Amino acid sequence: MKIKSVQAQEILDSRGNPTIEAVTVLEDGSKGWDAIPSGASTGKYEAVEIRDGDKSRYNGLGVLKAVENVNSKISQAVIGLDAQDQNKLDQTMIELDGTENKANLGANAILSVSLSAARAESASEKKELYEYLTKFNPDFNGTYIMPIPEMNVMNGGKHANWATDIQEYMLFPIGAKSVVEAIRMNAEVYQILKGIIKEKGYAITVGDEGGFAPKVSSNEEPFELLSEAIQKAGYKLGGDISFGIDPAASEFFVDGKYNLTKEGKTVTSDDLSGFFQNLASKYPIISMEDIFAEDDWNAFGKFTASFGDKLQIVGDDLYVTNVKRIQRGIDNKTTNSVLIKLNQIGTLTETIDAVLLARKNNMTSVVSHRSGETEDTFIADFTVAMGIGQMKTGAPARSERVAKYNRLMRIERMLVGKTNYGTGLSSFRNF
Ligand code: 2PG
Ligand code: MG
Repeated sequence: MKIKSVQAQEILDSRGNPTIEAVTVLEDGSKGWDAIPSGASTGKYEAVEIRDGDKSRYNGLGVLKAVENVNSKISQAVIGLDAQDQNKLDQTMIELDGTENKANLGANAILSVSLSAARAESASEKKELYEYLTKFNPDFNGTYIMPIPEMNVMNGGKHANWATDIQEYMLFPIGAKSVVEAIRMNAEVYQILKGIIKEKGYAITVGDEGGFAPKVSSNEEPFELLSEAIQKAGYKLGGDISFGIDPAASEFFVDGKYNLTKEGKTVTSDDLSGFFQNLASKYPIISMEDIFAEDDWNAFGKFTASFGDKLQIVGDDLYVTNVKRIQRGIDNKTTNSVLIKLNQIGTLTETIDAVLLARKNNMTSVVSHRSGETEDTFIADFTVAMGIGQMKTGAPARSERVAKYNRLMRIERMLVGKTNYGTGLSSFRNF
């Protein structure tokens, strides 16, 4: 169905900063909405998010320029295009922008149109979004793969004023039979964890993604707290629930070295690698994301060569959902997994290309939220439609996170008898 109008405006994200939302209307009256999230530990190779820089509004973070780009230049270029032809729509915007990194119109502006148009088309075709998006998944065979909800229940790094150097401590409920059960398991552990943190005399304040951020004594202590919580909740540590981490190491990479504030030392890539090996030998860690900085390709490659058969090693800031960087990772066997964030690259089409490139090369993918989020649940539908099998969107608390987990539960309940859970990590574990 042809696009009739596109309109954007400025709203707030979960950190209270402005962000952009857009509504696309098609000629049959069908409407689609989308709101764009925003990172804090952003990769330096991400597509450009345009901010106004006008200090008199929102301390310079306003997005009125991006809004204006949608309402004028982008809307002029896309009105009349068929929303069913996502590739043409996205290519039109990429060409109109004319830069490598969408610095001209803004990845935030472009993505808001890309995703709202997909939603409008799904409405026009009277399909659920996850159902409509399966047309982009060449491997879809009628069974929907429900993702492992990888919940970040303890926050550090840039999301929690450096409670720990490690930014994210995640629960991987691999022993569940369904996403509904997996979410319940994680939510139960989260509540018990809260009690344990309280008992220890720590504050139960949370970081940007809803995970607790107590002033622990080391980067290792959260694993102790989490192990206790998992067992107290009646689950088998490792068997039912494993761990994943995202240290977001670019954030503590200074002058060629890694600055581990919590450990009181500055270390080389090799030392840091030893530090993670030690953690993996003590705790059931199954996945490690951004354990080195975004340009430290060699350190990633060495680590993957040694541990890539047992551990999922995920590149986030390393790849920024960009097929050129992912291809380099494939050529050099840098990691065995890719983090997928729509706003790192700026269109639905390019995000799908990243997922399919990873898959073709036997790499797993993990779809991710950003630390600054909205109530938008697009990533839940996208993950299910593409059969990606893994999704991280923070703790089972704070509505901008919970909205996405709730959407996954609703999708699974709509699809009785047509889903499969837990295969997202099957290359690292026998299910
Ligand atoms: C990450 C993300 C999301 P941010 O590093 O994986 O958890 O953080 O959105 O701040 O980049
Ligand atoms: Mg990350």
